[in-house]
Amino acid sequence: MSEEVKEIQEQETDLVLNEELDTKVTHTYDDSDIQVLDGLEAVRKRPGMYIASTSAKGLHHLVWELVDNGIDEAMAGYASTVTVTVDQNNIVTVEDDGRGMPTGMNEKTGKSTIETIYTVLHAGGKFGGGAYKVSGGLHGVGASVVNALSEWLEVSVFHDGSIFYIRFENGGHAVEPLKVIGKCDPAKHGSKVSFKADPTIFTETTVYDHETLRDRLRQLAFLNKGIRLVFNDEREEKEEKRHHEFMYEGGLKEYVKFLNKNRTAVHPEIIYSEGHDKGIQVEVACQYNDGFNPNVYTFCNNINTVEGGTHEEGFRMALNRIINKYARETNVLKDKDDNLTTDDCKEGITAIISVKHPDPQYEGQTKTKLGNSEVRKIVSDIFGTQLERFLMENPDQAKAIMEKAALASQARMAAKKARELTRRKSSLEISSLPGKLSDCSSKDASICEIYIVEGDSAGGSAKQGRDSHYQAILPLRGKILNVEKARQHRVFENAEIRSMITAFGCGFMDEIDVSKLRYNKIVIMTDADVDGSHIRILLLTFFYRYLRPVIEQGHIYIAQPPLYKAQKGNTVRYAYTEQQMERLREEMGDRLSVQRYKGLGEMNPEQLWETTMDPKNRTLIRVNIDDAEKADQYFSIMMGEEVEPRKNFIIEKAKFAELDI
Ligand code: 28F
Repeated sequence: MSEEVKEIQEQETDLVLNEELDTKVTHTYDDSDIQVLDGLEAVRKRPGMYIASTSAKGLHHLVWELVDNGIDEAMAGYASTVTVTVDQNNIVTVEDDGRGMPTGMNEKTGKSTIETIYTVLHAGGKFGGGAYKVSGGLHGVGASVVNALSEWLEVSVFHDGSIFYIRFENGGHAVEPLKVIGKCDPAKHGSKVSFKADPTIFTETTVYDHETLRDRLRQLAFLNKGIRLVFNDEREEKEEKRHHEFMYEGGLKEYVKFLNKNRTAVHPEIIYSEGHDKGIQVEVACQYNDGFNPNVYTFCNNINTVEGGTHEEGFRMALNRIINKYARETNVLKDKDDNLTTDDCKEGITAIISVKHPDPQYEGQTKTKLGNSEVRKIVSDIFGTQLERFLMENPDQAKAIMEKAALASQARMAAKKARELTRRKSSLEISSLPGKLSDCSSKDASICEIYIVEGDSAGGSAKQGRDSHYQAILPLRGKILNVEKARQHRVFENAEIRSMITAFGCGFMDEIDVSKLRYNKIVIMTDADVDGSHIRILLLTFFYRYLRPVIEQGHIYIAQPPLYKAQKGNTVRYAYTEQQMERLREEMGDRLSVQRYKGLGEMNPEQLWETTMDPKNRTLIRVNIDDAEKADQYFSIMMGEEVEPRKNFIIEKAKFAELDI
């Protein structure tokens, strides 16, 4: 959960290098040295224009930029391995066994090509569609940006038995020109870059996250079959964590297997297709599991296109077309039956769609939606042909898939009835607001908050303690339904879920309209114990599956009730973590009376207001899903049938004490 839940303060925006900057690059390219350095200075002055942020996310982008360059060299067929090493001081080294960057001079700049690549924004034919670079859209900002944002950076190239070397310092100045510093085995070849992120720029942290690096390197290995990605984390004490190697000959086939490992597959083999057309490479893999939610991840040039786009549309078109065709041919659908919908065909599917495009166009709010229209048909043709072939050649597996889609269709029709009921109710406006809801008096959604509270007694305290002008309280009785294990119509029959949907007022699923949300903040307030965190996860699962845009747009929060109350004489203070309690003990000395809160119900209304609901004192954690794959894994593990992976997951995550899982 730690990846999904971030402090409110940490709001990050992904920024794509815009056209304007690209134009500027062309000008500076052959201009004088001073202007070249101006470019790097501009990066240092406004780093947010070139990388996502200067928080942890931006820090990691430095690594991805260099890794992308190594992967490009491997994809071009010259390198087999890209290695990332993080040392004790968080100095990162990225190395590949490719041809080695060109060691000659650049005519226009009068400097070596390497110095040019590392000091001129977007220099090098690799960028801007010139040569073979297909990766890097979101963070494809060029090696010079990494240099600009490093305290120092060193490049070594191994080529023809010589080691070429150059070092940059002070905002990207070469200390000396490129030179040969020694000999190496003539058989050795490749590029190696080490850098130290500049702490005056990355003021929040210059410490890399092991899991973030490991997971992305693994993902890159799935997305680029046959390339070996090695991760050495010299900061780790445990031997098994210090070294990771990822290489998947099966590519996306192995990615789907990996994602479905905690799920029960409906058919044994993974449906796989690949091909290319008009210079666009397409790879698709999918497999159905016995769950009800689809998990479809799409990529363009190794970037997760979170908002989908034309490659996903092509996939959906083919899935719908071929499954309906096969269902008709095998009489699963009779003449009188309607076609299966795309949602029917997608129920329980895990699918990865990856395209490599020489000139990708990104659209959407976060520029993570692929827009190139030719991609639609190309993906649809390549995947469609091979899906049809799979069904023909594997009649038993095809039968299992047809049954799954047919069941989904029946359930959809039942769900439609239940939803219409829910919807009719919610359209009756105020009179139909759930009886348990203590609404606020303001109708200005931008200031309104709704607290979803576990249990009637805590609900009572919250109701008395709140500021009823803008705070509404909705108490929940007992556990809410696990939507991960229930089909849609069961979900909409559930009383607690209906109450929430009616209270929120914004609809749900495909008919959601976040602008109709009646509250700007939806705050989950549960006990700080195991049951409380279970209820929280159930609620988040429901929001994730049925109200995802509400999460994406940042309306979901988790309240932080205190764990302890410490009192000495007239002084009362609260601690929200064990560490805070330790500190309080030190500050307040002995003869302290300490109360450990077991539940919200133990607090009187004033205390609950003061500690957890009053904007002046409270801490709210904004729920932020920035990685759908992780969230899916998380929910499927926490909510799924299999006990063993859940146990392991809890152990693995137990160190995040604040999560209290
Ligand atoms: C540490 C990360 O950056 N590897 C790289 C190459 C190889 C070439 C290259 C890179 C050519 C035209 C600029 C070699 N020989 N790993 C890396 N490996 N860049 S970066 O060329 C640079 C461009 O302008 C390379 C022949 N062609 C290309």
